[in-house]
Amino acid sequence: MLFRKLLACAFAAVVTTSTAQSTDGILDLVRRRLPDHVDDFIFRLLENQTTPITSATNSTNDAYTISSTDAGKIQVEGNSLIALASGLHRYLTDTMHVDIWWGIGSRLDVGPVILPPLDQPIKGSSIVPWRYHFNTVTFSYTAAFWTWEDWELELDWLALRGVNLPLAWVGQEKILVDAFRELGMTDAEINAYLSGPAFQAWNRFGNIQGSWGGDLPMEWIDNQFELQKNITARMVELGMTPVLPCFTGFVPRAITRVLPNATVVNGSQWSGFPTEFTNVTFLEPVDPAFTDLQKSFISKQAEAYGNITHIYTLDQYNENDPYSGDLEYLTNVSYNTWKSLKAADSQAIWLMQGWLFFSNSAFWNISRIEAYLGGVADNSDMLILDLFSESAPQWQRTNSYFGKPWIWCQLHGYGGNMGLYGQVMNVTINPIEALSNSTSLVGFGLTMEGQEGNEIMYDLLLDQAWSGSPIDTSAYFHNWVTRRYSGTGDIPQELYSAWDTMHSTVYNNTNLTTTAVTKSILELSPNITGMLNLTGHHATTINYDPNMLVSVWKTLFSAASANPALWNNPAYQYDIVDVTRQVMSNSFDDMYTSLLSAYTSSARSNATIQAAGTNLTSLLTSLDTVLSTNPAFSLSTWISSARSQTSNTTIANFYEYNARNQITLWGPSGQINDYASKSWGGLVSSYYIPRWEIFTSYLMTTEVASYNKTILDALLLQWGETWGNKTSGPTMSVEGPAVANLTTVLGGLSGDWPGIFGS
Ligand SMILES: *[C@@H]1O[C@H](CO)[C@@H](O)[C@H](O)[C@H]1NC(C)=O
Ligand SMILES: *[C@@H]1O[C@H](CO)[C@@H](O)[C@H](O)[C@H]1NC(C)=O
Ligand SMILES: *[C@@H]1O[C@H](CO)[C@@H](O)[C@H](O)[C@H]1NC(C)=O
Ligand SMILES: *[C@@H]1O[C@H](CO)[C@@H](O)[C@H](O)[C@H]1NC(C)=O
Ligand SMILES: *[C@@H]1O[C@H](CO)[C@@H](O)[C@H](O)[C@H]1NC(C)=O
Ligand SMILES: *[C@@H]1O[C@H](CO)[C@@H](O)[C@H](O)[C@H]1NC(C)=O
Ligand SMILES: *[C@@H]1O[C@H](CO)[C@@H](O)[C@H](O)[C@H]1NC(C)=O
Ligand SMILES: *[C@@H]1O[C@H](CO)[C@@H](O)[C@H](O)[C@H]1NC(C)=O
Ligand SMILES: *[C@@H]1O[C@H](CO)[C@@H](O)[C@H](O)[C@H]1NC(C)=O
Ligand SMILES: *[C@@H]1O[C@H](CO)[C@@H](O)[C@H](O)[C@H]1NC(C)=O
Ligand SMILES: *[C@@H]1O[C@H](CO)[C@@H](O)[C@H](O)[C@H]1NC(C)=O
Ligand SMILES: CC(=O)N[C@H]1CO[C@H](CO)[C@@H](O)[C@@H]1O
Repeated sequence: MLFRKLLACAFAAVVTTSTAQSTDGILDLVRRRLPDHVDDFIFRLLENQTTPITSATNSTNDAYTISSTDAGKIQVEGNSLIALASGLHRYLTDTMHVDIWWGIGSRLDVGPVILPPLDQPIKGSSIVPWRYHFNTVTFSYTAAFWTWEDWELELDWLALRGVNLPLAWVGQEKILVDAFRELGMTDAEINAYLSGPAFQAWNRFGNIQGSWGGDLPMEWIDNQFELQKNITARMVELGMTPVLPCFTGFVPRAITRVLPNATVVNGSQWSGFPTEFTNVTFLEPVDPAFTDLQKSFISKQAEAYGNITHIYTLDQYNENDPYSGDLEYLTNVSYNTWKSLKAADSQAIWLMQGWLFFSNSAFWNISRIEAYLGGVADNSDMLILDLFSESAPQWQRTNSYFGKPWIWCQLHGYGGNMGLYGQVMNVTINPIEALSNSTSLVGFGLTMEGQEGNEIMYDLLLDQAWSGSPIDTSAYFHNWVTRRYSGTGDIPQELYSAWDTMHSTVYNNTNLTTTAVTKSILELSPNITGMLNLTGHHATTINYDPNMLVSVWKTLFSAASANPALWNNPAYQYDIVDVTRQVMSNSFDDMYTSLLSAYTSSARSNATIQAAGTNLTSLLTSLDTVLSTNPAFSLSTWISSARSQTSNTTIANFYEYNARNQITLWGPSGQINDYASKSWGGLVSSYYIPRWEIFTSYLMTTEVASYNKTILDALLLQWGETWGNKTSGPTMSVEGPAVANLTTVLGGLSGDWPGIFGS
């Protein structure tokens, strides 16, 4: 425990930079979200985080006390700004029963008009000094086209939930471009390296380079840079320590033109991309140019955003194998990288995703991990994200990363896939066990690839960071429902009951064959084998009884009979669409199986295949109508956010191409096809339905013995490319039916699909 404190101290001591602390940032949050209650709250900071040696050394965790004052105000006292935000959240959620949500927005203003007084003070303190948020790729899967308004919502969500260590690497291309230009590279040479707006995360850690479908425009780079100024300033105001990017070593091929003697190697090939787009050039850290670029990057960055952090994200081998597995080589790479960071910022801490140790455990045996981490001689100069702790923790086999501080993270889902899923036991019991087993564990964090649904699972882990024993998840779900559906009168028992059932089923997966959010096969490129019962990364297995979920749906639906005002409740609108989506996806599996039976039956006829195919596409049409009732489940939201980043139509078309390509082919010709697929209104109708129609007609015209997956895949790929090149035009009319009325649409389901939704 003492060791943990010392490590935490080392961080706390170095990350504090500004002078006197103001609580204005927290008051501004109240002003944004609870404008009617600005004068009802008092925030008092009990310690200055600016005196690191005395106070931060002695207080590693955040703590708050909430109480009522004689004047009838709610006072939140805390030892840090994030403690104040966390205390405010505790009052809002537990006493006022309101919250702020992804995909729904802020519902903080629907609570009681008069703030309920507290009989007794409420106290809370974190059990770990750091709460981390973001996977490197969340920035592409979820936030690629976010506006400042989207970011404001996210940052308020994070602050209230006590996150004090968020990744902040929007807009880093601006810094890189400036550094490369200074080296003498031309813009054409730099552009050959940079990837499109929907693919920047993978460019930044050297999986891919270059852009398909057009070059990254300078206006994108400039706008994102401006956006990052807002983001970092707000993070600091809210009491967070941003994790900023730095120079990783990945460079344009032209490095050897401007530095003919540079020591470079090529990174490995990623996910079947052609060499043009992968095998990214890596400047060896031993080369003096590496340190020069590091200094250039970090000083330019500090100039732009201020000296706001000493923690830098730096991944060199994320799904990208080192040039050599030689132990000495690995130690040298990390040693020189660390030295470069220290030369640029003497207090630098290197934050790294530990994903590689899981994803390529064949390469990263214990000796190699030890060699690579060992290059950083001072343990407190590094911070590792144990990226997938709930399913595939690496901290045990690495002996707690050989003493390096690390963070227990829930990854939960890939590619922003949509499926109801959670492991309530593993995200409550395991981090607490880890805390008592590992002295260098200093935080809990969320590293989802995309923020798509299942919000309760993320809330749960962030709340676990304030409870020394595993949370009672049954009570937790109950309380969560109370705040989830506030603002429209009584919360019917049905809502509690539906969530209680999901708590012990969809959110209590314990089957080790499915370790993350499940995928719906309706989103996968059709074929006749291998779609159902997939396990692992993108499992398609349903680990609960699908009939149970149908009865959950009925219970949820009947809640609105008990309280019809729920139809106007954004949380209810979101959740019922989400559960309907899952029920229909589950039923799709059966219809697909029927189609295969019709195809392989000895009595096969075109009529039976056609009928089975039509059944399946009709279901998708209904699904599309349901999804299209809600912008959070609509393709048009994604595409219009991409297009509206610019006023230039040619550039808007390029952004739209990026947006479409990421969620479908993911690569110029389907390199990681359907990885980031989505059940979105407009996408189901315009993309998946035609794909299943192509499949059905292929089956009708092809004998079982002549079935040729290569031919079928070519047809489907051609369709993928056609769809990906479409543009919505300036008027933004994205394919799909007009937004329909949710009440009518859901009310019609039991008539349209009696086999699924009927009583
Ligand atoms: C924090 O620092 C400011 C400025 O130095 C000082 O006025 C204030 O009293 C300090 N507050 C605490 C709680 O130490
Ligand atoms: C930054 O925030 C200001 C408001 O504070 C806003 O006007 C501006 O558009 C934002 N910048 C970007 C790039 O979104
Ligand atoms: C590159 O290395 C060669 C041989 O060591 C040397 O002659 C030359 O001056 C170097 N060029 C630069 C630009 O450093
Ligand atoms: C790309 O990487 C692969 C290994 O993943 C390697 O076999 C190939 O030679 C590399 N190509 C280039 C041009 O570096
Ligand atoms: C950031 O810190 C460095 C090193 O202490 C200093 O040289 C630089 O002026 C500071 N920059 C800003 C913007 O405060
Ligand atoms: C839960 O955690 C345990 C211990 O780390 C692990 O063995 C198990 O695989 C996890 N459960 C699932 C469903 O991944
Ligand atoms: C913690 O340590 C105990 C005793 O060594 C061991 O039995 C247990 O499995 C460990 N738990 C985890 C999560 O590693
Ligand atoms: C979750 O499943 C496990 C294993 O089946 C069971 O022991 C546990 O009680 C369940 N928890 C809940 C909350 O349903
Ligand atoms: C876990 O899921 C797999 C794949 O669906 C299944 O074969 C297995 O029976 C399940 N295990 C348990 C214990 O339910
Ligand atoms: C059929 O598609 C699924 C899902 O994309 C895939 O896992 C499976 O390998 C494919 N089957 C064959 C024979 O390629
Ligand atoms: C998938 O799993 C279900 C449930 O275990 C089983 O009934 C079905 O036969 C499996 N389908 C395939 C294609 O393996
Ligand atoms: C437990 C602990 O770290 N205490 C320290 C608190 O701060 C003072 C002043 O720096 C130190 O002397 C204590 O050792």
